[in-house]
This record gives sequence, C-alpha cells and structure tokens, in this order.
Amino acid sequence: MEQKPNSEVVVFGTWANSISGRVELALKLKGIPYEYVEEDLANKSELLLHYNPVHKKVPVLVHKGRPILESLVILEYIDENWTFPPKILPQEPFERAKIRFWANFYDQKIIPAIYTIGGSKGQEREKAIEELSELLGVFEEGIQKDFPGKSPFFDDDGNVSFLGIVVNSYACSYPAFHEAVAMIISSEKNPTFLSWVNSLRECPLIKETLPDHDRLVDRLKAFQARILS
Ligand SMILES: N[C@@H](CCC(=O)N[C@@H](CS)C(=O)NCC(=O)O)C(=O)O
Repeated sequence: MEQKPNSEVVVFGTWANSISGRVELALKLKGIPYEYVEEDLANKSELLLHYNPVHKKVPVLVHKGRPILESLVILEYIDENWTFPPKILPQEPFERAKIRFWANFYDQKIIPAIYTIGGSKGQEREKAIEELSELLGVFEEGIQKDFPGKSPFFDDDGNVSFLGIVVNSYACSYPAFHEAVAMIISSEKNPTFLSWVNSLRECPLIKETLPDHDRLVDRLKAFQARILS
C-alpha cells in the first residue's frame, strides 16, 4: 500500500468538482488547512480502498488517521468538529431538517437524473432532459415554499451554506455540460434554479474551486465518446 499521508486533515478527491469538491469547499470555508490527494478513479489507490472499502468512492476525509465517508456525512462532521463560524448548517432543528431533506433530494433525484442524461442519446436523452427539468421544478417550488423570502444557499453573512455546497456539485459546472453534453438547465424551463446557480457561481469561494472549464469540457467529451460509441 502507498504510504499514508501524515497531515492531520487529508481529503481524497477528484479535480472535476463533482461530489468530492464539497469537502474542499467546506474546509476552505472554515479555513481549515488540509492535504489533498487526487484519486484516479479508473485506477483507484489501495489507500482509497483501505479507507472506503464499502463504497470505494471519493470523497474521503481522513482526520487524525480516521476516515469519514459520504459527502453529506463529512459536511456535518466538519461543522460539528470545527464548531467556530461560519456554521454550515443552521442551528434550529426544523431548519436543519428542511436543509437535509432538500440536500437528500438533490443527491437522490437530481444528480442521478444528470447521470442519465450523460449516459443516454437520442430520444432517451430527450426524455432524460425532460425528467431532470421536472425534478428541478419540484426543487424550485419546494425551496420557495420551505424558505420563503430568503436564500437557503447562503447564510445571513453571505457565506455559502450546506445546501449551496451541495448544489454546487454538477450544477455550478453547467456551462461545461451545455458545451460537451447537452443543455441540462434551461433558462426557459427552470429560470429560478438557473438564477440560484448563477448566484452560487458568483460566490468567490466557489469561483476559486470551480474546475477549469476547458479541461472539464475535454473530459466530458472524452467520456461521452467512450460511453456512446
Ligand atoms: N454518495 C456519495 C457519492 C460519491 C461519488 O459518487 N463519488 C464518485 C466521484 S464524484 C466516485 O468516487 N466514483 C467512483 C466509482 O463510482 O467507482 C457521496 O456523497 O460521497
């Protein structure tokens, strides 16, 4: 096995700002120094398999030698372990419950729908795009109902929050998806979601952590060519 990194806080991730980018964003938000280990998901390291034998996925946060797994669990761990502000989750239990509900909806419904678009073609892809748009509509309506008059993507001081960090994955890289794959967020069908994502893209920390557009386009095109051939 490769030598274990010896920093107190280590993140195993991938560069393409997929789900693993969430952990780096949360650590940067809190100002916690960390060592980053880039994983080649086509050739996973023994260390990754050692730390995450169940899912064999990134992100993995290793804190003082102990692995914490699953991005949503890791975000909560970061907030609970480093208790100083900015807080990533709201303090009030009902508000926290609503945020967790919509974060789960994003991960369980919206992200799989984006994957389906990437892995399909022709009419199947058209149908998948339509399904994503419907799910985004449910998300738009639910968020507006649950958080009237305020954005759950930022806290009162303008820091990106738990739900903002979650939605950043995939959504904030939409220009690369539009160029390399297909239109996944339509300004006609889901203008509200698009405006939320564009405001997240303006957040300095997110700007700093977004993957390079051209590099991501190349990667997505290569992926498309491979799976659709
Ligand atoms: N539910 C997991 C999903 C993590 C995930 O999908 N990671 C992807 C990269 S974005 C991965 O490691 N894929 C490798 C594989 O599926 O073999 C989380 O939230 O942490």
